[in-house]
Amino acid sequence: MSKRKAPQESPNEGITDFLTELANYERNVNRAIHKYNAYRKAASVISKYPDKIKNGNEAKKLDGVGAKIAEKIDEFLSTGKLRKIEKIRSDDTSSSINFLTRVTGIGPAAARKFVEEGVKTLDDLKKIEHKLNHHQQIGLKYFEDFEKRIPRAEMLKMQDLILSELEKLDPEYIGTVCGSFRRGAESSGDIDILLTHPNFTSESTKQPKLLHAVVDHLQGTGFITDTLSKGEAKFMGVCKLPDGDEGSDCLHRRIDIRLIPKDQYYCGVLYFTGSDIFNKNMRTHALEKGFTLNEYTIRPLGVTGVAGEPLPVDSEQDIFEYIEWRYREPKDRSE
Ligand code: DCT
Ligand code: MG
Repeated sequence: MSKRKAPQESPNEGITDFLTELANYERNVNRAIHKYNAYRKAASVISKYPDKIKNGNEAKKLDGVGAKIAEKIDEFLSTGKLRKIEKIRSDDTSSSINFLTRVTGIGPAAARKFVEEGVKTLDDLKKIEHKLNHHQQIGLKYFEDFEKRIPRAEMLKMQDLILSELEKLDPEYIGTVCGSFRRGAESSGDIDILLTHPNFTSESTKQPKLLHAVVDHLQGTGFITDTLSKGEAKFMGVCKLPDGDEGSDCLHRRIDIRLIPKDQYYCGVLYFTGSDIFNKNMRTHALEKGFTLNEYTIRPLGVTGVAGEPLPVDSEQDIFEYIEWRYREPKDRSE
């Protein structure tokens, strides 16, 4: 999962930009995840709005825009700025915490701790490198690379490479590059790959080798360069395409690989394709129809609200059908 979201173009970019900045502030500095979600939801619905918003009242008609956000929109539209943002930006502690959370491996809590100890910049981090955990050290090492989004052309090359190596290793592997790439995004923050194998179901015993064989193989080819964490079901690490013939250097990229039992694969593909906002909306709709949906399964809810056994799923379409929702192609899943 990547920390930086792609900028969205819309006639209301000024508004969506300040809402995103407020969202990140609430998550990173205040650790107020509900406020973070509220600002992101508002930014998302406003980014889809085709007209240039003239005032807060107009925005308030949209689902997810409340009175407080409407007020901020009025302030922004009439003064061209927002006092709250000015204050956050000028506050040294807030801006340092916000900055440090851009290093992968440094979450809001660790960022605050560092700042309280006087560690506020990349140079400060380099001085205490021995005190960072392995994940944070890698985050620091590739900070500049990880800040850059991955162009779709490079994502396509990486997809080709990964899928052809899987095929060489064992043609029965099934792999899907999910995340924003699967939704058709022009650029992605990271690579999210799901992996399954017909021999591996939630009934069968754990098969750590199925994931490790892939990771070891991709390390052997030089594609995977670093490991952040490597469990039985989830690998988090760093990869890089070989440098181009024209001397073009490829950057190091964040890659996550997850091994999922075959019977849970399509709930996983659906979840990790996202977007996160689409997932929330789909789960809400599922609940209204009496189902509970997560990254593993879809289960019917009994009258008492207790979830039953997982329903059989052989495609993403099956999940949409259970909850009587029109099927949405990945490219139509931004919200
Ligand atoms: N996801 C989710 N809820 C979250 C985080 C992630 O449902 N809080 C799901 C949806 C997207 C998927 O996981 C991958 O996460 P990211 O990589 O963070 O999102 P992305 O859409 O791939 O965006 P990016 O291009 O920035 O990687
Ligand atoms: Mg992603």
